[in-house]
Amino acid sequence: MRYLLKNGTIVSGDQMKKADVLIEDEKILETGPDLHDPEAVLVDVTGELLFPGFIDAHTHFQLEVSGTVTADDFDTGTRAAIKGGTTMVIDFATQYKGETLEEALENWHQRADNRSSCDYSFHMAISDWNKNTAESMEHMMEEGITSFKMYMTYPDMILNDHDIFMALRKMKEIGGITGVHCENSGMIDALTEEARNKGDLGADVHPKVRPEGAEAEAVNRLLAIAGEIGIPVIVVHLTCKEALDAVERARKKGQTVFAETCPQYLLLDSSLYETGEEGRNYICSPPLRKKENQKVLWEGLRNGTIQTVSTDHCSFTTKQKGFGRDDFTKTPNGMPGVETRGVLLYTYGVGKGLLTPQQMCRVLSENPAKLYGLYPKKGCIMPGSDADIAVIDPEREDVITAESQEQNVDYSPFEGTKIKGTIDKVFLRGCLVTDGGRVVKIKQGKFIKRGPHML
Ligand code: DUC
Ligand code: ZN
Ligand code: ZN
Ligand code: ZN
Repeated sequence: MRYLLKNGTIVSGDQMKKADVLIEDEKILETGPDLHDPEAVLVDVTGELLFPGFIDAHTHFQLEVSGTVTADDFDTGTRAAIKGGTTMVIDFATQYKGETLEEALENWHQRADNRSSCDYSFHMAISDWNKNTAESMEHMMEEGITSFKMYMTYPDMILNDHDIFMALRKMKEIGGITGVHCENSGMIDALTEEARNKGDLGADVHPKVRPEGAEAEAVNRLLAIAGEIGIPVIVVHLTCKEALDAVERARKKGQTVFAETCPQYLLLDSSLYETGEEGRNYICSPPLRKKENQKVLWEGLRNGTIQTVSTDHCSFTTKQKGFGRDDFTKTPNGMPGVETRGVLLYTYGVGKGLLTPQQMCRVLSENPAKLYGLYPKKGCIMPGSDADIAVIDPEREDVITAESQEQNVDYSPFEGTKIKGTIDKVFLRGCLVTDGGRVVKIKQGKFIKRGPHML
């Protein structure tokens, strides 16, 4: 199959170029002005922006959390992804205590294989450090699982400093890269206990028991450990100035540190926890922060101190969120977002003059592709690359509603949010999967083996 996309503007990390794009089968064959091909199906993209398909390097589909399972699995979650211009997700295969990494990987393949509508890979979340884990990490690299995840909080997944140190030392040997959820669990436990003793268990207390200092402390500690070993690490879902300051301090000392943030931290703030019942729907960890942090995060994206925007998509219905009706600690943590990242960044980043389209391309496509060993197969529109393209109509307006979403959730954290710049078409390895903003072809996703990180 051949497609010729006529009269669009190709966006890359450093330029915007008016050019046609010729796709043959799964690949970009050629880009340039005034291309012709009598065999190709013509697609008029006049006035539209062609971004390399967005990569969401932080999703949780079909994950067991707090005795329930996320509302989105790989079927619904990846449909939502392609509707939103995301052509690849990197989910977290999670090793439960007592399990091997091989078992965890097999488990996640079963969840994703033959059901996914965008391409996918997994980070391997290490929750149990032992001798076998070290050897299994090498196997993961052979399987194309070249990135790992560690949690500094959550009882089921937490690793202590000893284990983090040992795992990162092994990581250095095998050349893997690690994303870390940074929050100080001791502080959180103490503050939660205190709130419980006072009977103070409304959603408004959630951000108070997980303060910015708990995140910053964990970032500092992680970076001290990683610095001692001399290994780059990724601070995932960074939310606040204090945490970014810690990252910058480590960089000043010569450390390589990458940082990821998410749309909810850029656009929503902790006052949403004060909205009574509804406040529960915003419970995620780390929590939404005070509004003044948003400026710092946008500036971080603009000046390159934050490299990627992922979603931490971890969705629950309002019924599931309601498990915490009388006790916020029983509310499963997480929010939906895989569907809306691209249009939010375009509208509130590019549209408000906070980011250029090139910077948006970097944080949604190019940087995650490089950081997670996918570039230049993905993350760019160049001859030989996978024909993953998100076509944005920069003038078209829309409003985000739960009712119109593919995500399997009955609410949207961005309900009523106005959008200017919508996802018109999406190509996944040369297959038109979204057209006119609607998903038209599902289950075309493939598992993608990844190489070493290169950012
Ligand atoms: N935070 C969430 O809110 N949900 C899933 C995992 C996480 O770290
Ligand atoms: Zn082996
Ligand atoms: Zn996390
Ligand atoms: Zn997460």
